[in-house]
Amino acid sequence: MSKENDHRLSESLLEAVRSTSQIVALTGAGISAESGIPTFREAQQGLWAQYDPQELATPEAFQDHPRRVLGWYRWRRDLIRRAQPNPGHQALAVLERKIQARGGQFTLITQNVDSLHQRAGNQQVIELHGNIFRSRCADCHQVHPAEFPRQDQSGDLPRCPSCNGTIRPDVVWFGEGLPQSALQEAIARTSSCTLFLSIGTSTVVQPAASLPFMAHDRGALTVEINPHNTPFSPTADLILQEQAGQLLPRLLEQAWPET
Ligand code: BV8
Ligand code: ZN
Repeated sequence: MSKENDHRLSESLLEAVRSTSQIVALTGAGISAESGIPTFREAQQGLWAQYDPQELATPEAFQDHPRRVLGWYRWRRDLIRRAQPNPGHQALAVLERKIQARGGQFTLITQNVDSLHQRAGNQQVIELHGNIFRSRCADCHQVHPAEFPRQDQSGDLPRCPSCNGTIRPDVVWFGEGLPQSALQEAIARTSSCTLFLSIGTSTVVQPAASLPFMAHDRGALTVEINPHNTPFSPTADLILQEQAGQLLPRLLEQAWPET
């Protein structure tokens, strides 16, 4: 594992980006930090500063305090709507186009629920933890747009029009299983890739946190892009301790200087 902070990135990395046919990028909250969206580890802002997100993002919190949890998601949706994809998101969209243009496969696996990768233009996005802009019925699992139906003035909780069940955000809470198809596809792509970029994740939340290790065990070149150390840092072949919004555009410039 070698640490690189100087401006010229290693030839082995640039060559891998230019020539590898199966590339996977795993992203966490850190890639959205430069869009102004607080990561799970940063203190929450304002009203929400008093709560630990890991205690709000649980079925128990929704059971005990549904209006508080729905209010938190509404606050986060409004914050995300006002945010823009940053150069890190945009670089991953360019990378997908370049890899696909030469017949390769680029898979973006994200733990984020903010849709910023899709807004930046990525087509192949696997959302391991759902999406904050969707709601679903906790009983019949019918999916609805996030704000549907708005909490009526009486403050009654939104009910499912099909079965009158409870409407909740279509995200994965702590203690809940991940969407099986998304997880299986993420594992399949991770197992067969030859370059794995782990970007902006503390590599703590399971089972997503096991993917970088799986890539490494299968012999992929593994690169961690994070200003701070994580449990994966000692294992990664290359650790680039910089912000994703700085590093990823530079990676593209150096890999394809002519463009
Ligand atoms: C499950 C959606 C079982 C909701 C989220 C083993 C041991 C201990 C506990 C467990 C275990 N296995 C499972 C668990 C329980 C738990 C877990 O892993 N807990 C952790 C805390 C130990 N896992 C679960 O509960 C999972 N479910 O395993 O269920 C099961 C199985 C079958 C059937 C039933 C049950 C579900 C986990 C999903 C939870 N939902 N989000 C929402 O968003 O509201 S997780 C949420 O937190 C995020 O999605 C994200 O994944 C996670 C935070 O992690 P990161 O994305 O990494 O963000 P974080 O803030 O932590 O770090 C940011 C990083 O970015 C930092 O490293 C920072 O340095 C870096 N950074 C900052 N700025 C930048 C940057 N990097 C680059 N550039 C920058 N500019
Ligand atoms: Zn229903």
